[in-house]
Amino acid sequence: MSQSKSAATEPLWPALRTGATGPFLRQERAERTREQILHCAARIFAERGYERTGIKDVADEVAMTKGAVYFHFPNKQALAVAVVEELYSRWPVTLEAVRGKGLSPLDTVIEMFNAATTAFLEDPIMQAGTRLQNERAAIDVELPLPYVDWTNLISMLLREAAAQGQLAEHVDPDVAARVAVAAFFGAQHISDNLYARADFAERWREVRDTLFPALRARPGATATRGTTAARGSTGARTAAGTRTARSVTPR
Ligand code: LUB
Repeated sequence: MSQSKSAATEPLWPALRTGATGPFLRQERAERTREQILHCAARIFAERGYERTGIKDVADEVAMTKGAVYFHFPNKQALAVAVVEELYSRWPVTLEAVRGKGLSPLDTVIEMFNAATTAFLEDPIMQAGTRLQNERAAIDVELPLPYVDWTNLISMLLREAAAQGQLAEHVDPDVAARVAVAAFFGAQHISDNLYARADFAERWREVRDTLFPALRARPGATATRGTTAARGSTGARTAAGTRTARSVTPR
């Protein structure tokens, strides 16, 4: 009787007993190693580009043998794909964190671009992923399509903004998303090529301050809770107008 009980529980024990060499911890360690390789590879890809990066360089950087690197990534192509996929896997996580701040949809868009700005300046995965995508035509493997996820994400947020009356009436959310991503990414590209991104934070603020006031519903035109209401003479003049002038075009 007790024998059948022990037989039933038997499969559980090996996993619990094996301790530091057990399959779970071993897998965890393998994942950590993979991550280390990926981050070292990202640093080198970002610095030298795809062509001038070798598996040997990555192995040296991560202080492992080439064989250890090959165990996780069969070739350089796989490493490049993994860096770019790692980059794209982060945006939903970032969006969730930004959503947690409880901002309006339009301010959520701005905060997402703020996060991307920080990543361009500080995150090797972002820097490498961007460089690899810029070189994608010369890379002998298919990378995920660039810009598409971002544009869709911004479109979604701008449609939310429109639904809440935050966008000026003439603004098409999908068009605005394409323009915003192009302006943001273009500013980053120019800043990278001219100044190694030293001026990018400031270039992004220029894009932000030029583009977003043009997208926002005019203060008083509808019930917004943005920050522009208290700003500028246009708002003051509108506020000085008649009641009807301020409330004619709710959407
Ligand atoms: C995003 C990069 C770097 C765009 O979506 C992409 O393809 C991206 C690389 O191509 O960041 C961020 C607006």
